[in-house]
Order: sequence, then C-alpha cells, then structure tokens
Amino acid sequence: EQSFGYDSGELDPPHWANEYKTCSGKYQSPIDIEENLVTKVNLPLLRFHNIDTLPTSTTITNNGHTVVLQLNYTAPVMISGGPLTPAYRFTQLHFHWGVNDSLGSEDLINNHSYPMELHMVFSNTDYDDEKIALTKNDGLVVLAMFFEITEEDNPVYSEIVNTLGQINMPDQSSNLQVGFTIRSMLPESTELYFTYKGSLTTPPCLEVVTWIDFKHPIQLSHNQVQAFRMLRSKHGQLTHNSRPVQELSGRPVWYNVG
Ligand code: GRE
Ligand code: ZN
Repeated sequence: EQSFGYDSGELDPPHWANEYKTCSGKYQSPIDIEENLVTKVNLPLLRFHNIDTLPTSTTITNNGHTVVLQLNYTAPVMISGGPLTPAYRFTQLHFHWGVNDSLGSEDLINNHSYPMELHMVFSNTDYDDEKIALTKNDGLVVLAMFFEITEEDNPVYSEIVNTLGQINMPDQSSNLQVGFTIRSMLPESTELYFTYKGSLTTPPCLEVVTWIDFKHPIQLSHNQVQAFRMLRSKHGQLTHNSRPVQELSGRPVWYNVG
C-alpha cells in the first residue's frame, strides 16, 4: 500500500485517487459550508456520556500524517442524540493544521479557513468494532472543532504541546502524565453545529462519516499551533495536513439552531 502526503513530490491530494479509488467518490470531505445555503433544523439534544473523568492513560503519536491521541477511560466515552440514531463510542482524536495562521482547517465556513481543526472520532456501537464500522455508511461520527488564535495559551492544550518535542519524528509515541477530560476540549456551547454526510479526509477516504462541526471555535495561541508545524513526516516537515475542499454534489447541510 502506498503512503500519502500533502505536497507535490509525494502522493498529494489531487493524486490520492490513483491509489485509493474511493478518494474520487461523490460524497467526500472536507467541504465549504455556506451559511446562506444550510437548512436550519432543531434536532434533539446532543448527549455526552462519561466525559468528565480523566483518562487512565493517554498515548500521543506522530503517525507521519497527524498527531493522534488514544485515551483510555474506565467508562466508555459516548455520544448520542442530535442527528444520531444509535450511540457512538469514542476511539481517537487528531488534528489538521496549515502552514500559517490564515489557513489549516479542512471544512471551511463561508470559505473561511481556521488555523487548525480537531477531529474527535466515534464509532457506531451497533457494530462490533471500528474495522466493521468503516464498512458501513453510518459507521463513524466525527466531532469537528475549529481553533482561533488568541494571545493567551490555552492550558488544556499545554500538556499536548509540551510533549510534541518528544514525538518529532514519524512513528514516535509518548504518554501524557495527566491527560484531560473530553469535556474540557469541547467549545463553550455544543448546541450550535453544522452536520452533513461525508468521508474520512485521508486515504482511503471512506464515505462513512456523519460530520458534526461545532459553530463556536476554541482558542489556542500562535505558539501552540506553531509547535504542531515543527513535527516531521517521512518526507520533511509536517507544516500542513489539510485536504482541499471537495464538491458538495447536492448534499444537504443542516444547521442545528438548538
Ligand atoms: C483522518 O484520518 O483525518 C480521519 C479519520 C477518521 C475520521 C475522520 C478523519 O481517521 O478526518
Ligand atoms: Zn481528520
């Protein structure tokens, strides 16, 4: 299986479909969300389960494409409600960022790009494991959160940022000493969000994701985002890892107004 990347000279996004056919599918992510084209809805309350406890262990890995965190909790972290029929169990979270503070998010809002985006990935509890879920069109939910730059460091992200120096090279891992609650990572309000059906934004680009993009951004300082850009991929510096936006192809995008 060929690797993929974000720059010419490696298998860059325009060429992903050469190796991964599904990346040229009709219902791909990310997309540009135009607020004047969304359908306003009032969905049932989005519910969070077991999000107030600290993890028993947290592993942080540079996989050459992103920084991924695996958090182990005594009780499973889950979400339900909103647009979701069954409950979905938390599996991992990771980040996408850009070369500078004026771009980096994957989904855009009114063609606006935020400097970074967090993906919290959840797997459908109707299926035995995530591998099976990846074969079903309702297999995954991703909670997407946008970051905006502020003067102050965000203390919730200090431990992650301070550990990045230990995972500079691809395939390096480390453990966090403290970790964080899932609640501490959510924006101040989770009532307002956009939701649509799309795909993984990395190969194999499987069209199995219900996206939930929170309207309210979270705050990070320039120096905190900059630390992510210092990581290395197999080919060089991992300065950016966001896929360009894909065609909407007539898909509805809903805006939950709570
Ligand atoms: C990714 O690799 O970026 C990814 C996943 C799962 C869901 C969404 C997503 O691994 O963007
Ligand atoms: Zn992602």
